[in-house]
Amino acid sequence: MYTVGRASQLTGVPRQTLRSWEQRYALVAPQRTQGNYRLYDDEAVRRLSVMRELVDAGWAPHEAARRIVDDVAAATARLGDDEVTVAARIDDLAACAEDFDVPRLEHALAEAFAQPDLASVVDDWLLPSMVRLGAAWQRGLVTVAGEHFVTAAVHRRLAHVFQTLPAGPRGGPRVVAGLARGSRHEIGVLAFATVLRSRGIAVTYLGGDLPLDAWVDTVRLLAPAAVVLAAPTADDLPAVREAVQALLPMTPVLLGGAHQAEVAGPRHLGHRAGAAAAALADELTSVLS
Ligand code: B12
Repeated sequence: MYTVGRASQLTGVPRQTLRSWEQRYALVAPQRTQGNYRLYDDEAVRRLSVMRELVDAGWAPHEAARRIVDDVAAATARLGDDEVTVAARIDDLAACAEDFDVPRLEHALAEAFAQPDLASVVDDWLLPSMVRLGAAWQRGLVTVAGEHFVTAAVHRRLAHVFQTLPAGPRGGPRVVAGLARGSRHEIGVLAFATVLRSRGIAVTYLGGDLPLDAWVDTVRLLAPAAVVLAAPTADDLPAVREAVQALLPMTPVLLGGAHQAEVAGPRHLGHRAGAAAAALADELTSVLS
């Protein structure tokens, strides 16, 4: 059972609106605690998520509610069940951060990473969920500790997946990935490195905050087919530009992250890290065949 705050997180619908959908349209009938607080079950969350999706898609609220009350399965089918489930799940990590819910967090991560297509797990769930976590923190719904709690678990899980994948063929093309000095937002570039490794490419992952001379020495030593960096925030830009300038004469440099467009010189990878890694793997493999 979920409190009104949790139901709001899960569905992306403000608490006030949840209450008004209940009172105006009898969309859900939450149980009450002894203290008279609302409690929503999974079916209620599903109905509210479908309602949100229909309203977002331009339906009048009374019409959307009537459809759902008549036949929630038919209303869901109009949207495509997947769309609704994914929309609800993107709020899951932020919801776990709100009350340090360890079992739910572990379950969400295990379930997501059990999906067969790692690239779409990263692009359609993991990274949007991190952005949502940041928004929840900015709105004061999640504390710094809550954000760290979830980010650390995400980092552990990604690192575990990376570590348990085969390291890639000897003598094949190698990609070196990591972040420039001072830059610590690792999740995007680590997710990229993990998808790339899952596609059979040898990846040397250097982590965050690597000084320039360490980048230069490593690239000289490993002579990789490409270096992948990211520019996650505006503050990272001077160090990223410096690294790009030093490395470009030595090897192709590819750049991801929210601020990539502000760096001239490297190839920009776009904002779907999983898809970009899969495309790079195809490119590097086709060079060989
Ligand atoms: C978790 C987090 C942290 C963690 C990071 C831990 C870790 N191991 O990664 C910690 C606590 C360390 C942290 C610290 C800070 N953070 Co912070 N953090 C976040 C948070 C909540 C999530 C980051 C994340 O993983 N996002 C998911 C990513 C990857 O999303 P994205 O960057 O938008 O990238 C998109 C694409 O570009 C693509 N992508 C990303 N990387 C890559 C890489 C490749 C190769 C490709 C192809 C694509 C790709 O994926 C995303 C999906 O579309 C964000 C909120 C947010 N909106 O992202 C804030 C956020 C990034 N942080 C912010 C800030 C300000 C900070 C600090 C300065 C706070 C402080 N005062 O100390 C420090 C700076 C640390 C540093 N020196 O780098 C701001 C940045 C604002 C800006 N200037 O742009 C944000 C946006 C929060 C906010 N709304 O204010 N942070």
